[in-house]
Amino acid sequence: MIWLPIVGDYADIDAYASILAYADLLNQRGKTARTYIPMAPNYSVPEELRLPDQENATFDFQPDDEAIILDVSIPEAINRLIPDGQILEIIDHHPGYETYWQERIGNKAIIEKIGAVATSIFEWWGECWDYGKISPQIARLLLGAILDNTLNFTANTTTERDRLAAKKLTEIANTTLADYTTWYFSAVSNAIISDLPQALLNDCKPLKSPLDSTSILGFGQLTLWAAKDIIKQQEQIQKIMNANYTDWIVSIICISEQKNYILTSSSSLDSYFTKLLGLKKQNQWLISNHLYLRKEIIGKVLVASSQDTL
Ligand SMILES: [Mn+2]
Repeated sequence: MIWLPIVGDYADIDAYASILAYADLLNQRGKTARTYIPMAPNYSVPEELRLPDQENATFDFQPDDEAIILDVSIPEAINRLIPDGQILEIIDHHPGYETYWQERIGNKAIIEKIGAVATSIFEWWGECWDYGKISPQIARLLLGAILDNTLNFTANTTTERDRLAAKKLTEIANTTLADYTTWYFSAVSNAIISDLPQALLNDCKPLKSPLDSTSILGFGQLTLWAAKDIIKQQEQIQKIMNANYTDWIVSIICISEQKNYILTSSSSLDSYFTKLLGLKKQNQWLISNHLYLRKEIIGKVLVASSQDTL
C-alpha cells in the first residue's frame, strides 16, 4: 500500500490537490494508494472544490507500506509519521532541506524551484499515464493550487511549467483561466472573511525566531485578491495571534496591489523584517514594495542567519 499523507497541522490547496491527484493516478494505474487527510483543508480549498469521498482520515501504516510526501520536506514533521526507510518519494518546492534529503534518499527527493507542486503532479500524469484520464474535479483542484501558490502567476517562484500546466488544466476543467481565476479568488476571500480566526490559525507555520534561537515564531499567511477589508481588522488579527503565540508574524498577500501587509508581535521583530524586506510603515502595517511568499521570506531569514548579516 502506498500512503499519501498530509504532514503537519493543516492542509492547504497545493498539498490537498496534489495528494488527491497523485492517489487517483496511482489507483488508476492499479497501485493501491490511500490518502491520509485527518483535518478539513484550510480556506484555500473552497467547499465547492472538496472531494470528501477521496479524503481518508485514518492512518494505518504497516511496516511494508510506503509513503509519498508532497509539498513539505521538513524532516521532523515527516518523521513524526514516516521513517526514512519507508519514504518512496518526496516532491516539494520549499527551500532548506534539499541537501539533507539528497544525502538520505538520493533521487527519490525531488525538491525543485517551481510555482506549485500541483504542476509537477500534473506533468507526471502526462509522462506516465494520460492527461485525458484526469477528471474535471481533479483538474479544478490542481488549477486552484497553481493559482494560489503562484499568486496568479505573479510570484517570483512562477515558472513557464506552471503557466503551461494551468493552460492545459483549464481545458480539462472545461473553463477559461479568466473565469476560474475570478471565481477561485472570490471564493477564498469569502472563506477568510467569514472565519478569520480559523483562516489564520489553519495557515500558520513554525519558524525558529531569527532574534532568539530558543523561541519559535508563528508565521501566519493569508492570500487575498484585495486586502482592503482585512487590513481594517488589524486589532482582531493581533488578538487571535497573541492568544496562540508569544512571538509571531502575519503576512497578508494582496495580489491586486502586488504587496504584503505585515504585522508582528514586537517592535524588535518589526525592525528585523523591515530591514530584511525593505518594508515601509503605513498606519499599523509594514508594507513591502513587491510580493513575497512565506517560503521566500523564510528563505531570506535562513540566508541572513547563516551569513549573520542582520
Ligand atoms: Mn506548495
